[in-house]
Amino acid sequence: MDKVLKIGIVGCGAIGKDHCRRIIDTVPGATVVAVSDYVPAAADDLAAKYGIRSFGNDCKGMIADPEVEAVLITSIDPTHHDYVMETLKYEKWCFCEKPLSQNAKDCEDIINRELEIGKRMVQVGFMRRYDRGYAEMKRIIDSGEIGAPLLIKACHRNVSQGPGFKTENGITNVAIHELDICRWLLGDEYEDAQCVRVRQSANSNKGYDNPQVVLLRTKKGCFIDVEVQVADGYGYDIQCEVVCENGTVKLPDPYAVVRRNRPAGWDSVAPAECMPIMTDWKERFIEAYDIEMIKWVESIHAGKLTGPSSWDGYVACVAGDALNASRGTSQFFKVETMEKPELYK
Ligand code: ISE
Repeated sequence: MDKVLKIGIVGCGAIGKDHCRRIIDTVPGATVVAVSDYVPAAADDLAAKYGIRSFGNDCKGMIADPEVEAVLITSIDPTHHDYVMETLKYEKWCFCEKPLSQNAKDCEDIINRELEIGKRMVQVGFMRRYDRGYAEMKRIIDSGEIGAPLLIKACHRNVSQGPGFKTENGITNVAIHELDICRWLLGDEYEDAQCVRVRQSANSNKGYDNPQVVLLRTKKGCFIDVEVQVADGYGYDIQCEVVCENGTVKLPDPYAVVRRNRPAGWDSVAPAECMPIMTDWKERFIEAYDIEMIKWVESIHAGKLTGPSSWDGYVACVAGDALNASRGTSQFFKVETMEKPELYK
């Protein structure tokens, strides 16, 4: 790969910094040439670390800069739509962290703009599709060896949330991963969705619901149940089991060493073993993030994006809208998408 793709990053928070390091240190055929952030000092610090250009808080100026060939959007969720649209104004390649937008309506703008350009320009950061555990689950399901999928039981637990977090963000920022990965695993689309408020955890006295239970039914009749805890106080714990007709597949834990020995004084009662649990989501899916970024750059060099599309970002937001609308109604809300354009088939 001779050519080096020149990337500009909008958003120098946790994942922005992480992707910057990843691209500079580990992704072949790409480098970061510029960074920007609504907090200018955050951009300046990251730029100084790697000796690259800082555009301070002039994110749009950075997107427009002729040196920048591709834009990575890792700013806060409510800004994604505008920065994607700005990137598409210059018909530059775009990688947008999840969620693509805050609602389906905004995703439609992005889809319409891509249709106008006539080419896929945007990839959405649904990195779980690159995780070896999920990929192997999908391979087994698709092989048909254990029959048709019937149910998914999943859980998404975060340690805590920063200030300003709202109940709806439990869907738009957190469960959005399951909204993508479940339809991908099943090769199926959602029929309807309901968000259920259950007994609240003592960790939830911050003004948002915790836990919430997300229920989804698919067109083929599968039932999905996702426990969403945005503040569990103990770890970043992601679980997923797909129940098929003749067996099940379950997401492996990232690493789980079980110690076996006979401690002094041990009699007939086994000492409680502890499962190592991570707390940082960037670490839990580090390999998936690496593969995702490598493949994004490879696909740009090949001239054709292959990863999660604006359509995928849109479908997740349509389901998210239905879930947020259903809260408190005890009813399933239809997940109704527009017709899928040829570009995304
Ligand atoms: C966080 O905001 C993310 O962006 C991660 O992708 C997600 O897995 C995590 O649960 C969120 O809190």
